[in-house]
Amino acid sequence: FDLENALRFALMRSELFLEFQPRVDTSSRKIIATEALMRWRRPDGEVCLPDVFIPIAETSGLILGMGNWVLKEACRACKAWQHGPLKGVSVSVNISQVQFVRDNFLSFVMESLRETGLPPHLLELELTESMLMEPSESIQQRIAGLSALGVKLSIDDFGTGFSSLAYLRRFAIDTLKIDRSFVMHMTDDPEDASVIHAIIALAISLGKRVVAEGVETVQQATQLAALGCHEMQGHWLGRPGDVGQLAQLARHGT
Ligand code: G
Ligand code: G
Ligand code: G
Ligand code: MN
Ligand code: NA
Repeated sequence: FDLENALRFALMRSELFLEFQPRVDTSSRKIIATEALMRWRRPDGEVCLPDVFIPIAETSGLILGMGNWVLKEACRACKAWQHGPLKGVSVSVNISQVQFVRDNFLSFVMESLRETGLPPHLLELELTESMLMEPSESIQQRIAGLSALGVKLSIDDFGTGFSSLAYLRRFAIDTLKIDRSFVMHMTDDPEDASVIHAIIALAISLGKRVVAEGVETVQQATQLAALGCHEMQGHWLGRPGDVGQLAQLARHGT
């Protein structure tokens, strides 16, 4: 409850900020996308991570205001970096279920693009598998509407939810992000390696892009490249950081 109150003030006092983690092309090793990750700098200077505050933000409804702030701020940042070494690099934003099901979600995405001037194809929304399980008519229309705007859609933590191959065909999903729990053990656990192999093959055969998350070692990167995984994200490529750190990586490589 205390944390909920503090979070309420966080919104008003501009204590939230974004970090960006690079997503690199597997063969060129160049940054082609980034993931925006929300951070909360407490008044005492300590930085609180989303695993701690997102659940509270979701149950309290504060995620709506915070999520809208993240969306617009990510669009603003991405638009601004189109003039420097990060030209062409897109931004992806994690979308909470609570946010996604709201009637005004589509119009807020449109407003964010219009106000910031970010070209729609440079914005990606990270959805979760659970949002696409037995979606209502209105959710299906929302996905179609987002896709018609030209915004990219990805499925985060892919492989951990209740995937249905039917929805992957049916919906305008551009990218699958393989959950890092599979990547973590892929070089010593043949079953996890098989899951990764299957997800990459599935994505390629459906004409979708595939990103491996949580890549921490050169061995994982080598194996992912051999499997044809399009993009990689993880500490081995770059930790979440500010735009300056991203630009540094863009200039000097990962
Ligand atoms: O100031 P700016 O245009 O970035 O704010 C956009 C909206 O997001 C405003 O309504 C602001 O109140 C809201 N907002 C929510 N949380 C934050 C935050 O942590 N920092 C900032 N700057 N704005 C926030
Ligand atoms: O960044 P790590 O940075 O600790 O993030 C932990 C979790 O919090 C991840 O599951 C990530 O998807 C989620 N997360 C990070 N930023 C946001 C955000 O802006 N909105 C939502 N809904 N989730 C976020
Ligand atoms: O659920 P989502 O995929 O949005 O989670 C992103 C989270 O993963 C963030 O907390 C981010 O800091 C974390 N992360 C990114 N790369 C790595 C990595 O290589 N290893 C680990 N353990 N976490 C990572
Ligand atoms: Mn994510
Ligand atoms: Na993930």
